[in-house]
Amino acid sequence: DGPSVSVVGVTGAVGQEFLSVLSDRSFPYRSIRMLASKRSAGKHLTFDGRDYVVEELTPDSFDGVDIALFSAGGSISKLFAPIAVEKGTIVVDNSSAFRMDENVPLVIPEVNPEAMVHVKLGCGKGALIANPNCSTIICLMAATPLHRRSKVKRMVVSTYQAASGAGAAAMEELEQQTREVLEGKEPTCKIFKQQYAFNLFSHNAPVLSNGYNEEEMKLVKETRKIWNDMNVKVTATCIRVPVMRAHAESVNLQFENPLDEDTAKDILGECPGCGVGRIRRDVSQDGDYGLDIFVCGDQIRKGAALNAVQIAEMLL
Ligand code: 11C
Repeated sequence: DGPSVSVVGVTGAVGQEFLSVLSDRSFPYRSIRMLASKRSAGKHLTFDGRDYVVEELTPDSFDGVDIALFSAGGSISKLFAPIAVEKGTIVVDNSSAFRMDENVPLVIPEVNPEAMVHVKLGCGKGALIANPNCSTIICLMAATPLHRRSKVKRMVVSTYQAASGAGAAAMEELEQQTREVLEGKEPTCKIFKQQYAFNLFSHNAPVLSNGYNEEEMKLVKETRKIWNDMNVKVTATCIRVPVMRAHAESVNLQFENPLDEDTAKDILGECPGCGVGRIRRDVSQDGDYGLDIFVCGDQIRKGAALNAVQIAEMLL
């Protein structure tokens, strides 16, 4: 028993992780449809011990579907999520397409579950819920409990982002390039415009008119929306590093009220989903008004699939 579920983009890195998280968490479902582009339609995959055939995503894919987990890129979400909502489906969308839409809740279950209280399963009314960007999720999982205690005035984030954030093909590219470089060959660049193996570069998202890349501005804007605080000052520098699937972030926090390292460690030690790593008092600030924390999280899991499945669980 349970809702009927669709996974959109099921053959991608996040799509595959949706299945593994649904299975690990014994998510209840009455039926599940595996949806992807025409190119992947017809492929077979096994889920929970059963064989499924991947179906092509079409406007009819959502008939009778209660919950759809989308991770097929922004343009697919823009096209198909409104169709699904129209048909009464609750869409949890992993893309950036609707995140900043003021009618769409942007949710990290441990941080702002209240943002989606009005979304109800089983009333025949569709809705959209957006999954934040992975860098935002990973940062706010650690920064929010400290923000609740002492109110963050300003946050400076520097990211070290894995290949997985750019999808399965980028992970393959990193592996292939690493092999090529070690063999003294020219690395093959398809997803990224420059050598990725043994290299670091500014995040590949487009650079905006203010000089920030889009990934950096997502951290700024999504934090404000999730914390419901338009005054919090956030700046970010996002860098791609040659690791497979966990993002790391250096986060400098400036607080309105004092917070010492030991109290911060105790607070984070008690937070579900957080393990405490490096925490230092920021010696550039007077008193206990600043902390440096180093955060690391599995980009595909908590940064994408797990967060979306937790949102779906809250609907049950
Ligand atoms: C990355 N976070 O690590 C990105 C990509 O808004 O969902 C995902 C972009 C997004 O490259």
